[in-house]
Amino acid sequence: MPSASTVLGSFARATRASVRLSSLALVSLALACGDSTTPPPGTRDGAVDTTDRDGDGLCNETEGARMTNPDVVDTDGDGWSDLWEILAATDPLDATRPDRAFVATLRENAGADLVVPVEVEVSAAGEDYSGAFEAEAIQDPLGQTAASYFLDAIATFAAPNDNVAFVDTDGEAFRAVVGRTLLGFELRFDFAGERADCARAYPFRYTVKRSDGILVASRRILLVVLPEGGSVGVTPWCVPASCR
Ligand SMILES: [Ca+2]
Ligand SMILES: [Ca+2]
Repeated sequence: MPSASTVLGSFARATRASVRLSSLALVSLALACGDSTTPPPGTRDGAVDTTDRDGDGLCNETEGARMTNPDVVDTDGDGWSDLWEILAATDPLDATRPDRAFVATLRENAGADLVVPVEVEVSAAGEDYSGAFEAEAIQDPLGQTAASYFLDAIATFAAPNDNVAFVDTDGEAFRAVVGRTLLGFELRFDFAGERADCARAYPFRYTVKRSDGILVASRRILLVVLPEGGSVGVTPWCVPASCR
């Protein structure tokens, strides 16, 4: 584990780019991400049509099935390619999806790091609460998930602080919580792999459970990985070797 000063330094660097999550926003995310099915590739006479006119990685027939434009990489013009909206289970026909409040960006700079704060409000009666990171499996052309970039998560603060008997920082847990309390966590990511020089997005969840096993919160966030100096809408998205 890094020293406290390292963690604080990481947090300070990440504050500008980090996302702050609320229960209300979680509801909108759940609505946004309701469609989590990956469409079957188009087939004709039993064979996959591997024609991909716009080169976005989605075969023409798949684009037809999903009602995306087979001649436009980004049908809704929101900067996210049709392929990656489908891989990340957002809506390629709705420019407000994915909700930018639930997107965190990591860059391919050597040693680059990112801290994503997650806050959860609970009404407690002496229970413990603990968080857990979970990467979602997607059909990534690079064979990666959010776990490829995840370092660790910690418990950071409780407000009011007196409502918690003990903050188990490294254990991502709060012990003996009473009353209405805001629990703070931080998730740390870094880039230490090979550069891909294209944009990609990896969904993950951070869940918080009560000591009796009750799920208190499940936050779904998209980790976008961009080349150094890249930006969504400008940097080309990664494409698979053959369309899907
Ligand atoms: Ca296509
Ligand atoms: Ca789009």
